[in-house]
Amino acid sequence: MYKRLMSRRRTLWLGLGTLASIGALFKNQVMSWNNQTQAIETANRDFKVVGGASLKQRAAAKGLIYGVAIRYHNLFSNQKLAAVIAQECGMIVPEWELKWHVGNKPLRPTPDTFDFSAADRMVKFSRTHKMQVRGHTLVWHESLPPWFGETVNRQNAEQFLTKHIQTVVRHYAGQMHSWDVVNEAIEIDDGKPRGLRNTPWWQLLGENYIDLAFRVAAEADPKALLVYNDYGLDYDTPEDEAKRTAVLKLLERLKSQGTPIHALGTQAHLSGGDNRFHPRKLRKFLSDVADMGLKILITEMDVKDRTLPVNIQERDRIIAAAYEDFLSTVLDEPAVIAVLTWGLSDRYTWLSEFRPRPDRLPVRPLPFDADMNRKLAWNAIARAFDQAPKR
Ligand code: 9MR
Repeated sequence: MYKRLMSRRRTLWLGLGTLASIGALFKNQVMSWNNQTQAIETANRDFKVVGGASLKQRAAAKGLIYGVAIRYHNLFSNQKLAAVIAQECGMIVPEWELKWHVGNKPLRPTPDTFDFSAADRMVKFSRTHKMQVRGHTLVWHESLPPWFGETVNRQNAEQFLTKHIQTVVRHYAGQMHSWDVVNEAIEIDDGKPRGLRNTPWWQLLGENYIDLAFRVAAEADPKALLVYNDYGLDYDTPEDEAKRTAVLKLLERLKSQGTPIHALGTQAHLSGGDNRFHPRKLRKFLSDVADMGLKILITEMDVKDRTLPVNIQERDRIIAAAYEDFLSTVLDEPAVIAVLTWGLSDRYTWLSEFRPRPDRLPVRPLPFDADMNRKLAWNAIARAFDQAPKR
């Protein structure tokens, strides 16, 4: 009996195994078919760029700002990187240093202290090179300190949030172009009212934490542009569509209750070769945001290459195509004032750790390669700036 059961089980497992491998085979075939079509479609695409101007200059010529996210350690340990940033960028955003707690030199080492030393040095670097700085980010469900859970509770949460925002925003008052005040507050799958994400802040303070954060930030630095920042707003998929709708409603609620919010940041973490890009729908979403009197920033652009061909020329063309298609669509909207990529060089990108290629080849999501040479993605961004209407 036992033997028969085991052998039935084995058959079942074998059956499931076969189904899984047929599924994987099918998926791989679809992927390689997609890749082939993408490679053919982009093979004859012209990514030519006129003149030798930097991205900073091309953006500025249209009243735009181009910038990158960067980590303290990389900026100050790689002179070539720092030089290219100074040459190509009109803005930087510290990738770690203004979050509550990332890395070994966190902004909030203890409940009572703030360590601005890393971010201060980055702000100084930006001033030396006549660049602007964005602050990222005051309220997020990630990168909270290890002491957070045992220290912050319903009784003191409002005080903690208020003090954090007041202290940090005042420290840089008059020096920040903009602040991502609240980051990634929508997650439909969490099943909460109005699509809000089930974050520690939501649990501690309810949905008013969003309004509170913007009000405190506005008081602490009346000059900075205050931004709501989110991802997953890019494609023609049911998930992205639902998220766009929820974000629009959130922005409408905030505007109608007089919350001092000035802009939407759309992160734009794209996937190369994704055929679900729908320019008209994206364009309409941006118009809807602009109609509320809000500005728009493309805050964290990069292009994932997980499923793209091994061949670097083919891969880079597909990535460049994603950059140009997306940027030429969004820059058509005059409310878009800035484009930031989430890093400058493929040497330093969150994707190599968070979304590595299954074959472990180095990922290539950014405009410069690991040796700081311009890639086709650079051409794509330059072309999009050159073609953009003037602000
Ligand atoms: O790129 C960032 C990575 O190095 C950090 O470990 C991570 C956690 O702080 O955050 C990454 O940046 C995220 C950004 O702050 C918000 N949008 C998504 C970005 C990629 O995860």
